[in-house]
Amino acid sequence: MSNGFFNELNEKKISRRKFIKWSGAVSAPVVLGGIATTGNMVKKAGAESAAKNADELVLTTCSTVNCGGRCLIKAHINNGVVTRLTTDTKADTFELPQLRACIRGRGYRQFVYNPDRLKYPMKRVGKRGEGKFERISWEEAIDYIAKELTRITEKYGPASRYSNYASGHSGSIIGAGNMIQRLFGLTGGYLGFHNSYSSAQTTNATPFTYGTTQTGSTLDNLSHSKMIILWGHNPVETRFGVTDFYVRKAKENGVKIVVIDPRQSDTAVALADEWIPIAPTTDAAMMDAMTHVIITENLYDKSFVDQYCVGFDENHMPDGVPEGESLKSYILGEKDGVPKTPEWAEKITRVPASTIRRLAREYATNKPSALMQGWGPQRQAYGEQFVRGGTVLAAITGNVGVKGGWASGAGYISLVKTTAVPKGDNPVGLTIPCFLWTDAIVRGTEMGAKDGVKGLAEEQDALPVNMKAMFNLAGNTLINQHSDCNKTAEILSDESLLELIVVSEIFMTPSAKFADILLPSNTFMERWDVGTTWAPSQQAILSQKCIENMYESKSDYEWMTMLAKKLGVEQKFTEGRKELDWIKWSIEESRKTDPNFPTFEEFKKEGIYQVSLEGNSVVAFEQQIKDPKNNKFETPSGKIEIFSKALWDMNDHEEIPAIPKYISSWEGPEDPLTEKYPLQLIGWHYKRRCHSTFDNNKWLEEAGPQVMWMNERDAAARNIKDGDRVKIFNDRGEVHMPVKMTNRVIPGTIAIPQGAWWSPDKNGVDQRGNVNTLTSQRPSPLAKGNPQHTNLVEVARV
Ligand SMILES: Nc1nc2c(c(=O)[nH]1)N[C@H]1C(S)=C(S)[C@@H](COP(=O)(O)OP(=O)(O)OC[C@H]3O[C@@H](n4cnc5c(=O)[nH]c(N)nc54)[C@H](O)[C@@H]3O)O[C@H]1N2
Ligand SMILES: Nc1nc2c(c(=O)[nH]1)N[C@H]1C(S)=C(S)[C@@H](COP(=O)(O)OP(=O)(O)OC[C@H]3O[C@@H](n4cnc5c(=O)[nH]c(N)nc54)[C@H](O)[C@@H]3O)O[C@H]1N2
Ligand SMILES: [Mo]
Repeated sequence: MSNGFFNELNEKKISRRKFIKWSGAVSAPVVLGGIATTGNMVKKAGAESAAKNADELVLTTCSTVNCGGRCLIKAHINNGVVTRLTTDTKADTFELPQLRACIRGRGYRQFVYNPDRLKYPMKRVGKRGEGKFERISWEEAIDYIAKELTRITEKYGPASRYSNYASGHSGSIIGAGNMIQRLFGLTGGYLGFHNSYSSAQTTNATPFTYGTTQTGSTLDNLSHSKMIILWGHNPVETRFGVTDFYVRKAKENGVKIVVIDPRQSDTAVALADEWIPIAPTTDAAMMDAMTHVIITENLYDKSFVDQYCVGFDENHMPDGVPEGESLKSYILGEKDGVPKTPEWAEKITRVPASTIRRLAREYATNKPSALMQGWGPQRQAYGEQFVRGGTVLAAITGNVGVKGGWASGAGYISLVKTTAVPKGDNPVGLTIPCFLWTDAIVRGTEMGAKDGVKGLAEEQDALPVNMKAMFNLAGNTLINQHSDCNKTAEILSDESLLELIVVSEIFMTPSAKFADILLPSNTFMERWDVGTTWAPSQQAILSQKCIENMYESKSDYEWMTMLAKKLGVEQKFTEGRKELDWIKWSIEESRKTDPNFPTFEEFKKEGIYQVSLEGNSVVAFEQQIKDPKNNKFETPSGKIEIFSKALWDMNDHEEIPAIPKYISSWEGPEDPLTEKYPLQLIGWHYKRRCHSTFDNNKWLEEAGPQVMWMNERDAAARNIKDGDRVKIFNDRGEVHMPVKMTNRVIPGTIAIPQGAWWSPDKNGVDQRGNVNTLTSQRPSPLAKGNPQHTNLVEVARV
């Protein structure tokens, strides 16, 4: 070989690339060492190649892990190995801010090169959930899946097949969940899902006010606000694109920032002029009381309400509704005899009446102002009321459709759109709310429209079959991220219920342990994709392949292509395209609707496609407000619906009121269960993880340890000291973890950062701090969404 090598070198036949590869090989220096003259030559060339290698910089992004941001990651690559990660260094401008990665993004080498990565396919040998597996080949794995899937489909029909909500490889062009649904669709269909774990309540509730979820504005508008209320919104930790950048810019312009949150969140610390602590689940009571102040002190925008809204008072009601059902009647207590005064709300929310009164006045009189809602307070038992309450406050103060105002609710405005690989048709045509998948396993054939099932035919009143085959790809909602881990574990362990569980993962997560077949996925650095920042969004980023697949890992698309072949639909599934071909296809599709969208080559070079806000600023409903004759709201009445006749007609006025109302929550502060479990428990999305992703990253654990926040008063009452390991328990389970004693959380409430890996000991006690050991599977009434911040518990020393 050596002679051949030198001959080639001398004859200059060797390609530069080939040379770099060889000179990097371990054997090369030994082979070349003895010959002085050529040795020098090689040394020189070697130095050159090393320099070249060190320069290799691939732009990519953590596009496919479901963080609220999508940041630029520059992978420095040397001999096929990522040796260092850096990030966006271009200067910030107001219209085009930096996409600078945080600690999670910079820690990706600990993810990609983690020694604990799953390395080859495995098959369960022990009991379900025990975590005992044996190594098998990809061919064996695909064979097994194909056979079992065929058997289950023949026995139970395609509606027994399900792909679980999973966000570990989502929001992208070629995400695992979408692609398996495409494959299911080509082979008879499947039970689909609607909603998300993120925002079910706001996605469902917001359109009842505005007719759409496209509310809010592009973020430049915040600098035109007089005040910004971040209500249960913590963008310093959760990102939401570059929201924190624009809030900071507004603050620099003198805009007052108020944060309402049971915790003094990082956003409250970094950006707020005022933090208002509130008891969880009670936000709607505070909103009712603010409305009371605004109505009784005549601070509402009368002409706005007259012209654009339905249901404010008895003079603006839809036909067919009895008297006394308007917002004003409810707020003044005309029917129930309870005026929703700040004093009434203080008892429920623990926010002083004087604070409520002052905030109401400030919001109503300092116009325009932005009331931006996070999704934490809607991930509650009656989260829909918080959402609609915000939309109504914005409406009655005339803060909708104006620069610097903010139509509250979902806030999904986006300037950049990408085209995902089409899922294709689903011949089954049925979907469940994603949170109810455990129900669909045990009582699917009883689940109908009242459980939020969509797509039922007229003669069908329930799902045709219980769920039997589960594909959990790139997610941990199979147990860790779903509510009530103990109950879920019981359901999953029963092998007579689900007959097949396929999991695709990077690590042996709590969900992976429940797999029958466990497939090792590659990571985003080993494949191509495109990601977009979260709404209100303005950026798309190319997620470039940096390195080859590690170990025996494959991308989900790669193994699904093998499965498609086995099932006889490869051509239909791939349309002859490999991953990169789909990415190029997607880019061309995006260019059809947005001519400024870069070509593949441009995108590769620049990494980011960023729409400047200069000239592209958007305010939701600006046209409806400026020119109402020609621009109706997309609601049934064509107006902003403070009172929704559609909700009224659902005929569940207690749980699904037609106007937003405070509903005293089960497991809220007024529940009699507080006698047994006196503390409210919430979770939050922690800076050191993306959900459960990175929980096994030791560097990040150093930056943000898994600790429970507890107020000094609650700790003292239980003789608990800072740093103590305590037990947190309710009827659903028990968690042991350390306490951080802090006045950054309101008394009566404790907070556990969500996403820690569920780690039950032999008695079923979680030893890591997974909040879902304690959360409930009872859904919210309208959206059937997850109420994972609604819990009552007690805490004691271990
Ligand atoms: N670092 C990091 N960022 C993330 C994620 C992550 O895991 N880690 N996940 C991403 C995803 S998928 C999502 S959906 C978003 C989630 O975004 P959000 O749902 O907005 O985030 P949360 O942290 O759950 O809630 C926001 C705030 O609401 C507060 N809160 C909880 N209950 C109540 C309540 O009853 N009333 C009030 N007023 N406040 C309450 C919490 O203390 C928290 O500070 O974040 C995204 N960004
Ligand atoms: N109590 C409580 N529970 C919650 C929430 C809460 O606020 N409180 N938030 C909810 C919300 S908003 C969400 S979005 C969900 C999120 O829950 P999930 O969607 O389950 O998200 P993660 O926990 O990040 O799990 C993603 C998994 O994908 C794996 N993964 C990463 N990249 C890849 C890949 O390329 N291929 C494959 N095959 N796997 C990959 C990671 O290792 C990780 O285990 O959790 C919900 N659960
Ligand atoms: Mo989410």
